[in-house]
Formats: sequence, structure tokens, C-alpha cells
Amino acid sequence: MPAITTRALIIGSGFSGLGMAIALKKQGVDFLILEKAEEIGGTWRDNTYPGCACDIPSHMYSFSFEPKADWTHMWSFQPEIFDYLKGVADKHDLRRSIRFGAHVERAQWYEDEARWHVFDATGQEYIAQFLVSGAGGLHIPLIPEIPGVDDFGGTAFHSAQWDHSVDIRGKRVAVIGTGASAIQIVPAIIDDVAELQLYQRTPAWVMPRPNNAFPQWMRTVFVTVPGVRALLRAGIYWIHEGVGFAMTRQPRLLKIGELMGKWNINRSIKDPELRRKLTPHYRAGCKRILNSDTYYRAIANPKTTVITERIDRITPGGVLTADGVEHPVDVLVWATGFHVTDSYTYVDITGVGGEDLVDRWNAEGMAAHRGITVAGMPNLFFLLGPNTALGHNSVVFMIESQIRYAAQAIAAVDAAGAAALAPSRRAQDEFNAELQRDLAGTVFSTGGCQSWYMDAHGANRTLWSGMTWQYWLATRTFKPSEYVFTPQPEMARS
Ligand code: N01
Repeated sequence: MPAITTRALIIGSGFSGLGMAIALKKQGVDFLILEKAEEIGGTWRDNTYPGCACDIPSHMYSFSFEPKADWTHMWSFQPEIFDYLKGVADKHDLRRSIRFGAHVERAQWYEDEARWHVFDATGQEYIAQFLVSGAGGLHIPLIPEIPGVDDFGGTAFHSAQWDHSVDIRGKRVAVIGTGASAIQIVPAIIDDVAELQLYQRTPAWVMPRPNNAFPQWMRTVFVTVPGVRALLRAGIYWIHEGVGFAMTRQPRLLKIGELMGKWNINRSIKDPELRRKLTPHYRAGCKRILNSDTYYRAIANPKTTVITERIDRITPGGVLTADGVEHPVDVLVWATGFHVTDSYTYVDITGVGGEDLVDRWNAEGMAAHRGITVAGMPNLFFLLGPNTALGHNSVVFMIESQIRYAAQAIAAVDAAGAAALAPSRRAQDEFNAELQRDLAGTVFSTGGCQSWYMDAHGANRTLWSGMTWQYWLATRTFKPSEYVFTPQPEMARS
């Protein structure tokens, strides 16, 4: 197989990959998207579980440059978001620049050529000057290492790999986990199942949220009256930034949210013992705040049992809890989240001097300059990389900031007549030292919970430390002074 050569390789075709491709197209940079699956969409292609929806309003959770005025719901469901992304890909004619079924496994920087050599699982080689990872952090399903996981005799699957061939009607279904995915799944399946066992390790703060379809007249207004949709988007943005202010600067303000969360429990759950089980004992926001008007109602349904005993093991017939009770189960759903702080292990990246990025990040924790570029890894860009996920607003806003920054960096390489750039270790370390100082005062660190925001070293390598406009400011203008430029190989030789 001859190697395929292009100027920029983009891994993934979710929001990040598609957005980057559109920016490079505008800039006249040749690119190829490598997509492991047979369709675009990333997260919004993979997650098809019942009830799957966005928990950030759609008018904000969409590209600023591709508004969709006729979203059917404030918080849209997965099929509509997936359709939106397919529409964006088609409108910008991106499919012809996507190689489907290309699961990237390895990328190596060849210093003498100043090029990335990238290999997919079939052994196909790609050569490019720039490499952009649009894989994000929520793409490797996590199934906990509970004894007996492989012995289960019924059907088991992860929430992000929902098996639609399984008929759950009339079945005893166990949902393990009570995070953002589980709270959408539980209300969506409760009417169908015979029995629902919900295994909760830590209760979530769940805020009330009605999500009725927009009435037709309102959709017509969004479509026809200039400025209304943009005003709504701005309103959504600043309300969420208010929550971000509380989370990152004044965590005690989050007590107000806790009152709302308690009210949400009390209005649906009458049993005091169940109320106690469902009430969190950490500051709201320490783990992701969830929203639902239907979750507690589904829990109040007599078909549901909330089980808080530790899971001892999975048996061929069900789930054995630490109190010695074996709960018979037909279908087991792992709503247990993703490998986040080790999500980068999906690809082996080797940079200058043969340094292995996975080894570096395993040892030091993942860190990048402004969450995007990495010292010693020339012309490599991460979208939704280290410390750029959010607990309070739309990650699409973060992605757009990063795309703009990466596009500016590529333009800076060209303007300098250079072959490559990478941030200086000093600039990267200073940025991250300040970031970690800021994170120390946030609810993510002080809220009294254990969350997947923290890595194996106990450091938050996942979330941005402030509000999203601050990230926008931090990435608005690319600063060449923070970078080391590599000359063109032939200039280096002369
Ligand atoms: O995963 P999670 P998720 N035994 O990690 C529990 C995005 N998302 O898929 O809290 C028992 O939040 C774990 O318990 P604990 C969003 O960014 C977005 O739900 O660790 N339980 C927890 O309850 C979100 O944050 C949307 O004690 C175990 C659950 O499993 C991210 O995806 C919608 C366990 C995992 O919750 C992940 O959400 C859905 C064990 N051994 C998701 N191990 C939008 O709407 C783990 N758990 C945009």
C-alpha cells in the first residue's frame, strides 16, 4: 500500500474534526480526515442509548457559524444532533475528504523530513506536516474491573454501545452507574422493562428541567425574525457562564442549586429512606450537575429499586452485592462512563528524539500548552485536549476557540517559512502551573467528591479552570513568542 500524503491529517469526524476541516478548507490547507467508523459524528454517532440527548441547550451546543434555527427542543435528542452534523458535513462537502474505517494506531514525527507518519489498524501509512487529534476524551467506554464481568450469562453492553437488537421489554434490567448517561436511560426504559435495578455508588445532583418541544410558533420566530435566535444563544451562554463563575470562583453560591436539587427529589420521592439515598453529600458541581424532570419520577416507579450496596461480583445470573444478596438480571447496562484521563492512550505518539507521549503523560499526567499543543511534539494539535472540557457550558465553544488557534498556528508556520512549531517547555509549564493554581479553588477540587476529572496522580487534567470567555481570550491570538520553530529540512542542512 503506498503512503497517502496530505498537508494536514485530522483524527475523528465529530464536532472537533468537522470544525477543523471547515477551517482548513477556508485557509486553503489540504487535509484528510481519518475516521475509525463508517459514518461521521463521533459521540453523537456512537451514543444511541434510549433517551440520549444533549444537556446543554442546542442553540448553544452547535457551531456559531452553522446555526440551526429550527431545533425541535431546547435540549435536543441524539438523532437530531447527529442529523445536524451530517448536514454540516454535506454542506461543506467534507465526505470526499474523509477516509472511513481508518482507525489510527500510531503517529511518529520524522525529524529529518519534518513530517508526521501516521498508521491505521490496516497498516496504511499517511504522511502529513500537521496532525490534529479530534478524538476528544469521551470515546473509550469504561467497564469497571468487577470480578466476574465476563461470566455474565445474559446480555451486557455499555451505554455508548447500546445493543438495539436486544428487546428489553419485560426483562429484568440492571443499570450500573448514575451519571449523565444513566439519568437519561432510566426514564426512557422504565415503561418497557419488567424490573429496573439501579446501582448507585454516588448520587448525582439532578436539577429540574422541563424539555418540551418548542411550539411551532416559536420555531417560526427563530427562523423568521432576525436576531431572536442569536439573542437566545447569548442568553443561554451567559446563564451558563454564571454557573461557571460559581463553580470556579465562588463555590458557596452553588448551595442555591442544592436547594433546587433537593426540591427536585422531594417533589417526586415520598419515601424518606429513598430520599436519603438520593441526596448527595458533596457540593453541587464537584461532579457534573445533571438535569432531568423525569429521572426521579422513574425512580419512584415501583418497578425501580435503587441499590447502594457495593457490587461484589457479577455472576452468571446477575449481580451479587456486598450484603450477600444476588439480584437476578437479564440485561446489564454499564452506564459507567469513559476512560477520560487516560483517553490519549488510543494512539501511540512519538515526537522529537523518539519521545513517547503516552509514556510522558502516564508519568506526568496529561498537559498541553493552552490545552492544544505539546512541547516536543511539533505540529501536533489536540482539540478538547487536556484541561479543556467543561462542567458548565458548551464544549463546542471550546472546540471553536481551539480550531481558530490551531489554524492560526498553521498560518504562523507558513508565514515564517518554517516547517514546524511546538510550544517551548517553559511556556507550557507556566501555563499549566497557573491553570493548576486556579483549579485549586474551584468546586472540582474543594467540593468533597471523587470524580473522573482527577487523574491517577490526583490532579485535575480534565476541566478548564475558569469561564469559557477566559479560554476564548487565552486562545484568541496565537503568540509566536511562546513557540520554538523548526526550519525547513533543506534549510537546516544548508
Ligand atoms: O459517565 P459518568 P456518563 N461501580 O462517568 C458509576 C458526557 N455526557 O457516561 O459517581 C459502581 O458521569 C459512577 O459512580 P461514581 C458528560 O460529559 C454528556 O454518565 O464514580 N458504579 C457514575 O455514577 C458526562 O459527564 C451528555 O461513584 C460505578 C457512573 O458510573 C460524560 O459524558 C450525556 C463504577 C459513570 O458516570 C460521562 O457520562 C451523557 C463501579 N465500579 C454523557 N464505576 C450530554 O447530554 C463507575 N460507576 C452532553
